[in-house]
Amino acid sequence: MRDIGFIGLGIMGRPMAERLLGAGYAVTVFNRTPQKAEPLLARGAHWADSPEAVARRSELLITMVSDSDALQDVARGPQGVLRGIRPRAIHVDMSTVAPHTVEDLERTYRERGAVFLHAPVLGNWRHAAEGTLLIFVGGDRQAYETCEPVLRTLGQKIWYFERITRATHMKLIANSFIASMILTLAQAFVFGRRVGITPTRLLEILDASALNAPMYQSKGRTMCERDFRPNFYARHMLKDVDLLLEAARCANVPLPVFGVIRELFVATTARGFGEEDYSAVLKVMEEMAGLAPEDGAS
Ligand code: NA7
Repeated sequence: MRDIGFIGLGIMGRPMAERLLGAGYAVTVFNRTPQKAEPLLARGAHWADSPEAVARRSELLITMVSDSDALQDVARGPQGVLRGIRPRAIHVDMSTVAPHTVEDLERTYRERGAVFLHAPVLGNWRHAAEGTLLIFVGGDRQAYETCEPVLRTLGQKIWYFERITRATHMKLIANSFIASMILTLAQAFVFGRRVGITPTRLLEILDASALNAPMYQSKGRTMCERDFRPNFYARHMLKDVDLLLEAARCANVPLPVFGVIRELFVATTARGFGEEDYSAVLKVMEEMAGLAPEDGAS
């Protein structure tokens, strides 16, 4: 399987597609905004005019798009993948989307004699570029085994789940840590600064303790530098908290803390920080505490 279709060249998709090209695969790409494909075309990727056209050329195609609506558009739209999918072809979606969306697509593809797998990832664009993403794969085992070498180019660690939605749920649970950890850190920064403990000192002490996590150090550093350039958009964090709450509602599981977390990410996007990194939630916490960004920041 050397011919791969790749749809969705955003923050994550572009380095993933680049990695596949670097590993010697022939990659056909499509992106809604065609300009984003230019660096890949310069490196030898082929362009296709629609998801349908990508599907016509590929036995395996990968999507990395924003959300469930984007995936539905790409799969079921008037020039969507399902219009051009080959018999026995495999579509692996790696975006973070709703469990019911992947279940519906799995069924539809099966009816069409093709296969849909869900393989959401944990990690940022640097991990994507290095091929060190963590991947949760759910769906048909045989199809997974067929595309496993391709997935290993993107991530060394893969966890396979027979049932497609287990991978989807696993990703939502992983992101629940991201959302709650960033808020724990933001609250600690704000409270610490108000009482005269600098974020730098706080990170140093965390680092020496059993409370530390690599994420606290990496995000803590960029928050200290007031660098909110997006690794992961705040609007996507809100989307994922909404997906988590909806999935928990369907499973009849209370997630009371996430009611509050959701409101804080709603406030983050409402303040206009949706296109910034999700760590911009710090600015909302500072505002709530009446703290100017520069007060005792170092
Ligand atoms: P980005 O950088 O926002 O990229 C999203 C991609 O999805 C980008 O290529 C978009 O095309 C594409 N997109 C969005 N809506 C559509 C529709 N309706 N049709 C076709 N293509 C669409 O996100 P990330 O790369 O950070 O994240 C991707 C996923 O991983 C997401 O689920 C995260 O939660 C995790 P555009 O370039 O805007 O034309």
